[in-house]
Amino acid sequence: MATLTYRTAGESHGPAVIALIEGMPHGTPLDVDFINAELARRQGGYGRGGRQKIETDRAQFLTGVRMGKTIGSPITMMMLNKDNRLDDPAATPALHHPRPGHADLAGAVKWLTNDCREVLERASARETTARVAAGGVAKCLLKAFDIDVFGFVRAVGPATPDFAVTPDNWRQLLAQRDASEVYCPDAAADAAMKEFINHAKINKDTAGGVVECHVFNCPVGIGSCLTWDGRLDSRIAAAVMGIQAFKGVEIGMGFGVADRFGSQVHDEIAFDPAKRNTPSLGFARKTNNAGGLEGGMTNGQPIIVKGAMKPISTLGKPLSSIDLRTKESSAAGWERSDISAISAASVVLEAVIAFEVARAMIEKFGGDSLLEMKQNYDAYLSAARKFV
Ligand code: EPS
Repeated sequence: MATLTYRTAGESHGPAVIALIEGMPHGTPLDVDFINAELARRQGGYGRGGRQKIETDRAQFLTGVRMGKTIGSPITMMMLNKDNRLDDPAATPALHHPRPGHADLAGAVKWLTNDCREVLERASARETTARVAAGGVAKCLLKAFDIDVFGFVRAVGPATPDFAVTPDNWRQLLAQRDASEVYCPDAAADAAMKEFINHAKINKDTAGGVVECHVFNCPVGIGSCLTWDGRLDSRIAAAVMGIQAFKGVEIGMGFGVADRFGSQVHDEIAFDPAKRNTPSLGFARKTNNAGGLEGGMTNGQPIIVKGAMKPISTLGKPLSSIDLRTKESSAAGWERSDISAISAASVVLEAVIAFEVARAMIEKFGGDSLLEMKQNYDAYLSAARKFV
């Protein structure tokens, strides 16, 4: 089966971060300005540390692209690190005091060392630059099918605005998100979130939060109920949990389904003939508690995903730890870091979800070229209209 995959490589303070994508159909237009704008959005947000003042992340396409379009071969993207100092031991000193919450302790034991430096270099969220670049390529494919991906910050501290996101209002919310420093479309919540992050900063502490993503216009029936790892919800959950510092993921109503009756959870099915020619095929729901996924497949409603990010584990006022050399108790190590990276996390969330949706689209509609894939897509929807 044709599929889409990506790998990343690179250390936080090495020469570059790299993404390698295989399986993009030939002839897909890549909007490099858009991908660079996504990288810039990942660098922004409220509560970031000093690193983003140093870097200007831009994707250099080394392979797989000719004159702005994919040519079917593996795509390599390189994002240079300006803060490149990994081979200078004075500039990247050993870290012997593992930070609670970070990969430091387990990684040091795993690689049989008492220096957490090399572990933290790869575990760092700097690597999400490559995921956003790969997600940007995936979004270019989704654009060719009018599929839109919209992410934002839903909650920080006590600020938990409950605005609804719909196919009719999301573009307005996107404009409001882009006007917000935290990347939250609700102005009052944006202010409260900043206050919480400021509070963390004053206390030399850190903050996490909840990010949310909606995907609009997916055709009914991508993903699969046949295998556990073909389920689109399973893949999305794995992709979201794979983001640095994420501790929870919910699809649609998520954990809220557990203590309600079935009649309060399941989205009753209706039919809207006016929407017969859209990717939903006209199947309509008044609610979307399923978050657009039933049986691991899209059902024509927007996909809705939330992710919970823990606070950054490098604290200005370090927690208790030990010295790995002596096992004596000692304050955890400190490295330049962020107070909050929740805004960036909303961009990364979009990227990893876009990639999984693009992968499911390629697996369903396949083809070596975008042209062939589009013909398969059109043929499927017209066959579906004949049968159901
Ligand atoms: C990040 C780059 C890193 C950190 C952060 C995210 O840069 P530096 O370590 O040089 O300041 O700011 O990484 C972490 C939160 C972490 O735990 O490593 C980035 O580009 O997003």
